[in-house]
Amino acid sequence: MKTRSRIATIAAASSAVMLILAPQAQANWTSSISNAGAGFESRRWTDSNWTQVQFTGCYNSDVTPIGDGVGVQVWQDLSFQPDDSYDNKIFTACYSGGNTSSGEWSEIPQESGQFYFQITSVGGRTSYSSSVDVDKVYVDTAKP
Ligand SMILES: [Ca+2]
Repeated sequence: MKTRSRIATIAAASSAVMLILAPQAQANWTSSISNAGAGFESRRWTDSNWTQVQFTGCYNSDVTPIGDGVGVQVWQDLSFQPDDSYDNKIFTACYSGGNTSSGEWSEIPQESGQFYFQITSVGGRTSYSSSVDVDKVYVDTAKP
C-alpha cells in the first residue's frame, strides 16, 4: 500500500515537470473567487503584450462601502528576482446587479511570461479582514 502511493506521487511529480517544459501557450481562463482579502494571488497564466481581467458579480464579506470597490493589480511572476507590478485598478461595476468590471493592461511585456493578479484592497481596506467573493473571473489573453 505504501509503495503504491509512493509510485503515484512520483508519477504526479513527473507530469508537473512535463507541464513546465511544455511550450508556453496563451489561453483564456474562467474561475471564481471566494473569501479573498487583500494579498490574494490568482493562479498564473501565460501572456504577452496585453491582458484583460474581468470580474462579474462581486460581494463583500462585511459592511465595507462597496463604492470603494475591489483593487486588482497585475504582476509578472519572475524567477530569482522581485516580480514586476503593473497598474492597480479599482473594480466597482461588478458590485451592482451582477455587472462586469473589466480592466485592461496593455503595458505588459511583448515577450511571453507568467502573470497573475493580486487583490490589493476590498472596500478600500487593505487588511485581510475584509474579503470578497467573485462569481466569475475571466482572463482574456487573446490580444497578441
Ligand atoms: Ca495577450
